[in-house]
Amino acid sequence: SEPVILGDTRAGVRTLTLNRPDRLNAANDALLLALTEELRAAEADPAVRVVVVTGAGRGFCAGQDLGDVSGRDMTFTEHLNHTYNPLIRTLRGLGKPVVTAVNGVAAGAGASLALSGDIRLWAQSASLIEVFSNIALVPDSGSTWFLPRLVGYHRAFELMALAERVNAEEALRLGLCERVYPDDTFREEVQAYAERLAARPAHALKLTKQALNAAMTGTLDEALDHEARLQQLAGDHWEHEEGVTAFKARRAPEFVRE
Ligand code: T3D
Repeated sequence: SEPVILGDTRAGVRTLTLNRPDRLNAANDALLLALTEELRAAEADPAVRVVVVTGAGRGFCAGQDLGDVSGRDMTFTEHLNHTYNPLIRTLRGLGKPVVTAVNGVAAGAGASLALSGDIRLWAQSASLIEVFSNIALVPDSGSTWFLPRLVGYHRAFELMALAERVNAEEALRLGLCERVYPDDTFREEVQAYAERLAARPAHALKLTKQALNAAMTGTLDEALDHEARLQQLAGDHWEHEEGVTAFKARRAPEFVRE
């Protein structure tokens, strides 16, 4: 049968495609574990500089596959700790930029996944629903952490309580995505964006991601200390030398080396 995650590497960009299109890529355990495994493999692969997570067909991810829950031999807590939580931790902790390319509806844990990217690119017809309350569950997979940081407590609560659909225009306005592209050129735009990101200094971006993630939960004092430590690692790296040399020579820096 078809793999639940499709993987393709082009020009330093590893694209991982959720592949259960007839279910709007609703997540079963196989999909969640395979995606986490693929992210770990992308981390380890020196040919990969940027990871894109997207969906096949008209949906991005409709969240937990509700056909897969009954008869399960795990509690909810066990299930989250086994599947969604390692996925979100791996994605956010990855030492490479992760782009979530939201091609269609992102619902429930699929919305959390859409929000978890370092960069979030949306197709014009994409949408996001904090759908959990429709089935009387609590937002999970990081939605309770991501959303209030993006829109504030009150808007987050309203989106969660009413489970209203947020369209791409509104998502851009609310800060739930960085860019919106027309549906018919979406895949090409995502690849072009990801290639731009892949040309940036990979080591510096890895440290930047570390610093930002720590700063999201820390104090200014902690951020200043962390920046001072990470700046040493960045400053000692060849990327920094290349950046400064290129600036002085009035040429573009070349941050991709074999
Ligand atoms: O550990 C745990 O298990 C807890 C974890 C929870 C995490 C969660 O994500 S809870 C939230 C689970 N997700 C949902 O409740 C979303 C359910 N789906 C919807 O509300 C709607 O499908 C959408 C708003 C996402 C999209 O609506 P629409 O009208 O564009 O599409 P549709 O016709 O509803 O769906 C198309 C097909 O996908 C349809 O199948 P069919 O009729 O063509 O055979 C539909 O049943 C199927 N589908 C959509 N979402 C799911 C699904 N099948 C299983 N699970 C789904 N989540």
